[in-house]
Amino acid sequence: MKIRFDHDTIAAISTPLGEGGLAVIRVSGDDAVAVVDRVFAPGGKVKPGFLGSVASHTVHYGYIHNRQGERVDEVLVTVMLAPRTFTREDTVEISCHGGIVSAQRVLEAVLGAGARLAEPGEFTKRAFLNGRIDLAQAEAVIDLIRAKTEASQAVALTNLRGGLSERVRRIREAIVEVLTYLEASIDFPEDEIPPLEQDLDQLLTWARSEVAALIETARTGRIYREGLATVILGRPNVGKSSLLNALLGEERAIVTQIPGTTRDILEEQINLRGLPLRIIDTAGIRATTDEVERIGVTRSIEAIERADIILFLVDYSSGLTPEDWEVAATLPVGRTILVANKADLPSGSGFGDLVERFGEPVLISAKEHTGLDELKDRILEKASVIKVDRTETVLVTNLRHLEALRQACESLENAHQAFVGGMPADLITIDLHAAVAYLGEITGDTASADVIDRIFANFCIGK
Ligand SMILES: Nc1nc2c(ncn2[C@@H]2O[C@H](COP(=O)(O)OP(=O)(O)OP(=O)(O)O)[C@@H](O)[C@H]2O)c(=O)[nH]1
Ligand SMILES: [Mg+2]
Repeated sequence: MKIRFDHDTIAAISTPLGEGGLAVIRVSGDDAVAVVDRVFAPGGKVKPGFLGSVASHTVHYGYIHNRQGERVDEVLVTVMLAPRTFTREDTVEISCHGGIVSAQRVLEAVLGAGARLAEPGEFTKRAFLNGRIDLAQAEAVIDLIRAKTEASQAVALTNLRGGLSERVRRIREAIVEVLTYLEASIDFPEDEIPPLEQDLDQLLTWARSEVAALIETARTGRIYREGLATVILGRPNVGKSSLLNALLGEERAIVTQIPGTTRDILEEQINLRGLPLRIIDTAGIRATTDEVERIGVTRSIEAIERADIILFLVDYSSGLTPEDWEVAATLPVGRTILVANKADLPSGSGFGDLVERFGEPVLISAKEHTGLDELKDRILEKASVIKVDRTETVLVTNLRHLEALRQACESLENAHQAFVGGMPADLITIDLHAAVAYLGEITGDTASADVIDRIFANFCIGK
């Protein structure tokens, strides 16, 4: 894919705004070295042309001056010449003192010397347009920045290394091979075409199953990216908010002995042995005439839909009530873990039929923080995603990729059916061309300029 773009020199602060030990201003483009040279005084002495004379990938000490000749900050300047840089362009990084003012003043000096402020994601976009990374890898950069746990970070890193792209490319190449063969068979008599190495039927079946296998990983992929939606549900006062607080290790939600305390959905992230968990506390489910509480209850019921896992909380000390049964009736058995809270108190009447339906409850005390490890085990077991070998397995973590894979799968299915049904070759090739294009969207080979712009607009400035 060819997109024309300028090689003008861009600059931005690449570290988070705020107080820190260091801040880094990144400058990239044909004039990066010349631009920084105009404002840099090595060792404090003005020496025009100095940076142009240094070796690539070297670090230099000195001061940044502004246009009025004032010293702005004491810095280290790293000069990296193309092509061995992130953008594949000449790049200069200025490490200055942390803090908003220093970084901002150095940036202003650089902009004053001829650089333009970079757009969000523009450095990464250049890395993509210059062919250093493909689109899926660029998107993995965002995932890497946003990764919430070590496991999410490992998944993003695999994709950044090109794990997904490689798999997609292999499938794409196989389909292209089939296409070449089919198109030749349309244009030439049969005896002039070299036969396909593999059986066409087998190749199509293989391609489709490969795409389907990638689609299969998307659920796990989404969980690593967004977190496993874990919804705490139950009738009022069973200790849902107390459980959220206990898992979080802080008093986040209001807890009182008054039933109906929680009125709205509350969400917090925790790291469960590497798996990111979104813990969602809800309003206790019961029939109520209170308007606010009623809306809260509706939201609780809606949360069931979006839950990966439901922690169905009941009260160990009081035993079951009709309200518990009402909640139970709304819950999907496969995704629900029965949790009996307040196990620090004497037991109530037991859980009879509920156990038949949801299995033995995990006994916990949100108040005394007991049983939480067992609950975590059960959550991981239910998620059963920990079995994924995170460093080796390619996971589809991105909705755009998933959509493209689904479309590719459908096209391949159509092609396969047409083939099995003995349809003419030119009909089969239409679907195969579509499949190739969909797969190319993932790596960026066939993505439109619009799509590409939208992806990079999601980045922060300086990346
Ligand atoms: N003994 C004991 N009391 C608990 C335990 N967990 C919660 N409680 C008490 O039960 C009461 C209700 O706790 P909450 O966490 O507010 O219950 P909830 O399910 O969020 O209630 P709603 O928001 O009204 O639906 C409070 O008085 C808690 O202190 C526990 O493990 N043991
Ligand atoms: Mg509550």
